Amino acid sequence: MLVERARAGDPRAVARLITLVESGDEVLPQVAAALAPYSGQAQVVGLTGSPGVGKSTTTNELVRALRAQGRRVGVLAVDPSSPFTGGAILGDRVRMQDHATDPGVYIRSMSSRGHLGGLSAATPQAVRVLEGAGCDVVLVETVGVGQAEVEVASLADTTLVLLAPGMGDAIQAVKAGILEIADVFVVNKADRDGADATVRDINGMIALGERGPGEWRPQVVRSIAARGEGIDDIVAAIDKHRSWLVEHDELRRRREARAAAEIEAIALGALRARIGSLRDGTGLAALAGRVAEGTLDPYAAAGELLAELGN
Ligand SMILES: Nc1nc2c(ncn2[C@@H]2O[C@H](COP(=O)(O)OP(=O)(O)OP(=O)(O)O)[C@@H](O)[C@H]2O)c(=O)[nH]1
Ligand SMILES: [Mg+2]
Repeated sequence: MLVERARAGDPRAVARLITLVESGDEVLPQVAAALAPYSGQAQVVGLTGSPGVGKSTTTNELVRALRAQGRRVGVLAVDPSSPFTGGAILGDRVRMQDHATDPGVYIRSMSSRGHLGGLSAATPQAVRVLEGAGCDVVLVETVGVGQAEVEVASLADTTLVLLAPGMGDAIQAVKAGILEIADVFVVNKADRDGADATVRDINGMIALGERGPGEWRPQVVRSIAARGEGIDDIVAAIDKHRSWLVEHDELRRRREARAAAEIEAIALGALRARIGSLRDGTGLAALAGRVAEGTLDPYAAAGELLAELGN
């Protein structure tokens, strides 16, 4: 029923569904089954980058541009670092308030509290909710602070990596393995000194990357999100990448890889929960006793444990 209401455009139903996803509610399998037919209908765009680089400001402007094209937009502001709703997310609310009353826009912050597989498991489900609600485009903002954001970004069809001049970001990007996930680099805050140098650094890094013929070469775009400048160029780069994805059958490949990761995360979560419940029983304790006294090796014990799980 919730899914039907979300399909009919009820924002409270959408909010409720995302809350279920976020908290890892036990009705999730039913929700997922109801959403499955609408899977793959939205274009998913990830935005990542260091704290304060301008992700939310850019997202807000992208929403404006996409709405002007008549597209329905969902926004997920994901904070992988904090289990609680923190200050940054409140900041997002403020910066994205321009669209608060637009029925064609859903904006939602997410944190990882509760979910078994963490945000990397919860975020794709939240994207499915927004797809089910009829969004043509889903923008996913994550703070670029480590592995988690690389995982979250990998759920996007197109990933934008935002940088700002003078933050040493170009070097950082390589360190964090972000270069590999970037389809489009956005040098934001181009009103600041050093934008040219940052663009040069990025282009230098891109030139070093090995690419076969027909492979995507990351685009570099400048913007001043705070003034709404360069946003059309970002939209153009996203659309160009989209066309490339479709032409090279890469969209299907990426989505299958994503689905595989999703299945794995859910299965591992379930497995972990079952092993956890074994902990309370006698099976694991008996195995542990034998390993500790040297009558069984830990590999054989793990084998027995897995065999027990299979029953
Ligand atoms: N000078 C300048 N400031 C900008 C620009 N874009 C955003 N800002 C400012 O940079 C600050 C941070 O912007 P946000 O959009 O919140 O950055 P964010 O990357 O979402 O930040 P977190 O979510 O906290 O990681 C705000 O004060 C913005 O007004 C820009 O193009 N030029
Ligand atoms: Mg933000």
